[in-house]
Amino acid sequence: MTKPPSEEPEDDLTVTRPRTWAAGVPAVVHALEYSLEQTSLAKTGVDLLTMNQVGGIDCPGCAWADPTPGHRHRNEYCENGAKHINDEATTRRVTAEFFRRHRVSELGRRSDMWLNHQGRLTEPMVKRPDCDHYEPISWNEALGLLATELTSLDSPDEAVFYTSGRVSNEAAFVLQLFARAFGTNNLPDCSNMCHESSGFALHETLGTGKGTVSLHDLHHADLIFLVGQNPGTNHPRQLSALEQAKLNGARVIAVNTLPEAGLLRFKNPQKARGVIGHGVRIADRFLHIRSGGDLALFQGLNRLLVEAEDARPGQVLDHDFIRSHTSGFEEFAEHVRGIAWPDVLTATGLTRTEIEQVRDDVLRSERVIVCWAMGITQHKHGVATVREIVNFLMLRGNLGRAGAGACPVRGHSNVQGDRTMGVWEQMPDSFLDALREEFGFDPPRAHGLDSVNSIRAMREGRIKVFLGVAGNFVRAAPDSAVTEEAMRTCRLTAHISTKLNRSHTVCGRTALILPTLGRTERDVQAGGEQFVTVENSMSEVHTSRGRLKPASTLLLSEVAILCRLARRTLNGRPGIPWEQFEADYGAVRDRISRIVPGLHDFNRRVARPGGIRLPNPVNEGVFPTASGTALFTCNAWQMPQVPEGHLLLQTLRSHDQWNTIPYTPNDRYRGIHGSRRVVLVNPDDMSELGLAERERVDLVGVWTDGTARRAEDFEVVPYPITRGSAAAYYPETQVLVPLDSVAEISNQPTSKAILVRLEPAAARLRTAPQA
Ligand SMILES: Nc1nc2c(c(=O)[nH]1)N[C@H]1C(S)=C(S)[C@@H](COP(=O)(O)OP(=O)(O)OC[C@H]3O[C@@H](n4cnc5c(=O)[nH]c(N)nc54)[C@H](O)[C@@H]3O)O[C@H]1N2
Ligand SMILES: Nc1nc2c(c(=O)[nH]1)N[C@H]1C(S)=C(S)[C@@H](COP(=O)(O)OP(=O)(O)OC[C@H]3O[C@@H](n4cnc5c(=O)[nH]c(N)nc54)[C@H](O)[C@@H]3O)O[C@H]1N2
Ligand code: SF4
Ligand SMILES: [Mo]
Repeated sequence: MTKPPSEEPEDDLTVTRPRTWAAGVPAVVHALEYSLEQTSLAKTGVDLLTMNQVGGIDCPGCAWADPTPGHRHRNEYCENGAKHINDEATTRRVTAEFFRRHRVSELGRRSDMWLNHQGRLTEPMVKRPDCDHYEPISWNEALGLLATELTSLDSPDEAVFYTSGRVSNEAAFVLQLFARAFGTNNLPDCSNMCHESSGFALHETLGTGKGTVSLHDLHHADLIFLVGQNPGTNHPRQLSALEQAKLNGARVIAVNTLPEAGLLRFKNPQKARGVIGHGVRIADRFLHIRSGGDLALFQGLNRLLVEAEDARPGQVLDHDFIRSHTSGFEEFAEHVRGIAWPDVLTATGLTRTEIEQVRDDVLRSERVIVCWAMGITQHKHGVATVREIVNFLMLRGNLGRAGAGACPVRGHSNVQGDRTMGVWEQMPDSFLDALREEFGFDPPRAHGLDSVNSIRAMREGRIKVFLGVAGNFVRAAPDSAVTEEAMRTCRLTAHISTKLNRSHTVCGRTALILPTLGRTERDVQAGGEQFVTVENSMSEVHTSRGRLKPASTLLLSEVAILCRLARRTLNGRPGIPWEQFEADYGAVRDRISRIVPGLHDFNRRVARPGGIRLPNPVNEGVFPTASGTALFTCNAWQMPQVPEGHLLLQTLRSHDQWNTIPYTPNDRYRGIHGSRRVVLVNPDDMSELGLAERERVDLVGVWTDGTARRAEDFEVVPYPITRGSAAAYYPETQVLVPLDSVAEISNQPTSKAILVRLEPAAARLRTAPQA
């Protein structure tokens, strides 16, 4: 067993020049370093060789797709995938003895990194009312306790069931089935905080919430936009796909507030030229956009395309596509003809020439793909921006054909699959009807609570029981102080988790830790050894089979825990064979195949190498909207209002973290080492605001409710971020995101544009009351 650190490391910041290229040899070395800290070389090797291979373990990192079988590399993973897998396969353990030594209140003061570094959870634990320790509890008693709390609620809607995209399809299906059989649609998930804006916009305009492209499309596009995403860190193998596209002649346009290393140049660590050469240049054009300016950019671009058509009728737009598949074009064209250039230039911070150059690239390209992620969705107008991207693609018929389309790049490895399995508080009636037909109960029809509304409901005392399956709700959700207070109002909080995190320390009156198997581990049930399935960002569903010995003999799988809980809670109600589901996940997949369109004959088809690609109606020329056509939309935007002395703060990921869990305090590509309490500011803004390099400041949130939200003691680092913006890491800055600051329509927290001012930390220290 490797020993976890007992003390928190001191922050010790060093800053080097940001990198202009991603991956290469340092990526390999770095992955190995972190892995060896967690586990042994032999174990590291075993895990990695089966990762993303047919019949092996699906990488528990991001949702990027694997090449088709036969085209996979021997090492089909990236530096960060290696870190994620070793973080789970760590040989460190959190035991009952650990909880005897550490009070819950003490654990509550520990950092996210320290909690994670203690290792894998090993046995069920309970924190009883008015007690400050977790103590061991049997599975039987733990699940009995949870079932009793659930059955004694006045209404099933007093319970909330949160999931993250780390869980498998089988666990997700069983979870939503249990919640609905119990009587509620309260199924908030991480997607509410991630690509919810994409889902709403795509559903409304195209009739499907998913992306339309495959890896093959990316390889064969002429022009690829990377908007508001940082692939070098967050989707590293996307760079291999982009490298391939570039070798086939594609151009790439990156749009970002930061010149991220992976957008500039890529040295493929799996190829000789990546190890010794200069690598491949990724972005041919880099648009250094102002925060939130993307809606204005695409609208400006759409105006230029409409005007080009006005000048050369019949030669610019795809009239066949527009006529036969869309509605609303005339109104839309009128709308974009009317937008004002000065507004576009102010909102984007770009010049008109830059946008005209992009238009020229577009006019030269037959096949265009737009990829986007959190830099788009986590804004107030995230839904409108995605709609405008759809307008842009439709103008030249860049939808539903090879080499073209919409590519929302998903985060968690199975976040898309969760939704396919029905984890959504607003599933359509067609899905609920299918559940009724199959299982003979009437699922509730009223929409349930999403993540933000769950917190609001808790705050109002309307939620008594919170069950989290994977994820770290307390840190993923906005407005830490508000969220933590809300969680503490619950009678019972319970978490099915692999590792310790802050959600275990911010408890209801009673709290349960239900430790579970990770994806790397062998899962043996009464019906034999099991595998699970996941769906990637390109709608491919495939198997994942764990290889390692479980971290403890007391772990149960997610499916087993949920089936046992359902049996206890629903008290023998007939119709759902929970015992059979637990014994054999194939029985779960049989039911899924009768409920989810596209997954018919699931067990047989998923066993084939490469699995199943779910059909996307758009690629068959079908747009299942109310009108049966794809919709052009008119999207209004507001100019950003940033009062003098303020900046728009984006909260983002470092290279060495997985969402709410920092692995190390380093962010290699951005040249930040030894501390995460940094705020990146443009040097010109620094001089205007009178800030010195490495000055210690507090980030103070400004919001209409008048509450002072403060994240204390950050060091200012000059960085080539666009003027008017600042960047700092999540989740440390979570405290600054107001619960009510959400995207219109999607209700997604606006984690990328928070109005802040930077106050010298010294001022707070001077005025603080003396102890
Ligand atoms: N290593 C690692 N990989 C991950 C994750 C992780 O935590 N660590 N998380 C996973 C998950 S769940 C997700 S959702 C994805 C997230 O993947 P990303 O969306 O790449 O994640 P972020 O770090 O939030 O970075 C957002 C990017 O958008 C840019 N940006 C911010 N505001 C704007 C804007 O207004 N306009 C434009 N054009 N750009 C902007 C930022 O500079 C940054 O490059 O990554 C997944 N992969
Ligand atoms: N300010 C701000 N907030 C954000 C974001 C942002 O950019 N800025 N991003 C948002 C986004 S995109 C997302 S996706 C969310 C992420 O939010 P979550 O998905 O809720 O958070 P994670 O950090 O991925 O969860 C980590 C925990 O998952 C558990 N876990 C890991 N693997 C497994 C497993 O196999 N099974 C089980 N049962 N548990 C497991 C471990 O206990 C670990 O501590 O955060 C959102 N919040
Ligand atoms: S790109 Fe994503 S899925 Fe692929 S190995 Fe890296 S982290 Fe894992
Ligand atoms: Mo995400």
